[in-house]
This record gives sequence, C-alpha cells and structure tokens, in this order.
Amino acid sequence: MSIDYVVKSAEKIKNMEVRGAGRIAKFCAKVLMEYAMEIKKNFDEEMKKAAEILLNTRPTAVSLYNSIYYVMDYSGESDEEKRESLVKRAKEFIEWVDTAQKEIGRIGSRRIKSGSTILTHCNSASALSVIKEAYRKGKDIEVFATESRPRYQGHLTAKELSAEGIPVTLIVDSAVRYFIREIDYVIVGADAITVNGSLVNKIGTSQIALIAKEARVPFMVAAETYKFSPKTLLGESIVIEERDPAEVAPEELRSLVKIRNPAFDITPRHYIDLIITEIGAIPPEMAYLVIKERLGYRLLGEDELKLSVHHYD
Ligand code: RUB
Repeated sequence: MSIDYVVKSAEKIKNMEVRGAGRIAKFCAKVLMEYAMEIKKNFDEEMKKAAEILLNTRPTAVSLYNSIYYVMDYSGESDEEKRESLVKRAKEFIEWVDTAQKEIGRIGSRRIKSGSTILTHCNSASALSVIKEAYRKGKDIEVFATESRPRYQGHLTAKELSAEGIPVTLIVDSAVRYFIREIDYVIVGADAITVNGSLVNKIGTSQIALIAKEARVPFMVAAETYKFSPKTLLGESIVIEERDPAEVAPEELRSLVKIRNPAFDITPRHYIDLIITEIGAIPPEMAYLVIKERLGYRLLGEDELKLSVHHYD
C-alpha cells in the first residue's frame, strides 16, 4: 500500500462519497491505521504526510481534525512501538464514534414523547440515532425531512427512516416555516460546536432554528463530544466550506451569474435548547466544559505535531 491509498481516500471525502462528520472522522482513523500497518520505514514522516492529506479535504467538520489529532498523538521509541500505539489509538477512536452515536440515541430518545412529529435537516447519523431509538422503544412518531439542497442528503434520511418503518414526509427546504405548526421538535446533527455553544451544521440549519424559535418549537442538536472544537478556545473561527457552483446550477446559468455555495452555516447558541452528547443532554453554555474536560488542550497540538492545514478563505 502506497500513499496513493491515502490520496484516493482523501478524494472520497472531497467528493462526498464518504460524508457526514462522524463517518468522515471514523473513516480517517481507519485510513491512518491501515496506512500505519503497511509502512516499512520513516514512520513519523510517512504518517505526517498521510495526516496532512486527510486534514486538507473538508475544512468545516471538526471531527475530522479531532480524529486525526487523536490518532496522531501516538508514542513509542521504535517504529514498531509507534505503530502499535497508533493502531491502538485509531481503534479507540473508532470505538468512541460507535458507542457515542448509540449512547446519544439512548439519551436523546428519552426526550421524545409518543405522538410527536420531528423535523430533521440533512442526514446526520447522530440525529437519526435519536429518532430511530425513540421509534424502536415503541414511540409513535413521524418525521419531516428537508431535502437539503443542493446535494439532497434529505433523500438519504427519508430512505433510511422509512426503511425502519418510520413515516416520513419529505419537504423542500423553504417549506419549513409553512409546516412548523405541525412540528413538535427539531433535531439536527453537528459538524462543529464552538466554545461558546454555537452550532455549525448543514446550510439552512440556522434558518430552521430561527423559525423554530419564533414558533417555540424545541431545537435540539445531537453531537458527539468529538464534534466540539478545541481551536475555538483560542478564538479561532470555524472555516465554512464553499463548494463548487456546479452543485447549484447548470453551465448556461453559471456563465451568466455568480453563484455562491456555502455548505454550512452557524446557529448562535441562544437558538439551541439542548445538545445531546454521549455524556448527557447539556445546555449549549456547557460547551467550554466539554472541550476542557473531554478533549483537553492536547488536541490544540497543530504546532506540536507540525501538520499544516490550508485554510480555505
Ligand atoms: C452533513 C451534515 C450533518 C453533520 C452531522 O454534511 O451537515 O448534519 O455532518 O452528521 P455533508 P453526523 O453531507 O456535507 O457532509 O451526525 O452523521 O456526524
């Protein structure tokens, strides 16, 4: 296996064959682990190269950054010891993803009353874990899924939930306010949570939060603790990815007008009622504590590990 394997894997993240913050994080840990198992010499250098390639794929999902830093924080004298330590850390991270999403389902589902209708946006494994678990517990629920233009991740959500037997209504993104009176809860996932408790998630999330607040519908976020951003502790802002205009309009229109295609937006904390994490359902104001206690300053180690991240601004 050569570095090509890492480059091809990075390509899958860029073109969204592998997408969703949790899946991306788990995938990176797996790619680093597989590459580490094959390296014959110059372990540190080779791993650093691989980590940088993966880091420079999509800039917004903090879980990608946290996953790579967690795995790359290996120790040991010889290459063999380093490999063993890295593989152990990668397995720990993968286990963290799997157990956190399950636990979020268990904790979040307790908040859902039978007979309610939930609105979700995009396609979040953690948000869907809450919904599926509530349904598996026998609660009579229904879901409204937004289509999530321009990549239509809402179609994935609709298919995934209807495969479980959950009744789903698919709506266009701009119909949220029209239907809000039929909604009892909004549940979305997260690409990042900042130190002040703001949410970074799929473009359109902040408009939904605004509408939910106006209608007094509880707005909940399902986010594993590795979605919290240690870098925001130092005042660094989250970079919002802008994607190819071709995702939005055909060439005949692109040649006439400018097109902007941000993939994510920011929802300020006062629109968020609760963040459901694997360590409990917390108010957004607790974000600082999660970063301090769960992630630690160790994860700030961009300089320490000397990896270079291109900032897409
Ligand atoms: C996906 C998205 C999801 C979060 C959380 O965006 O915004 O809501 O990543 O998902 P994209 P999960 O499709 O552009 O990657 O809970 O699965 O981590």
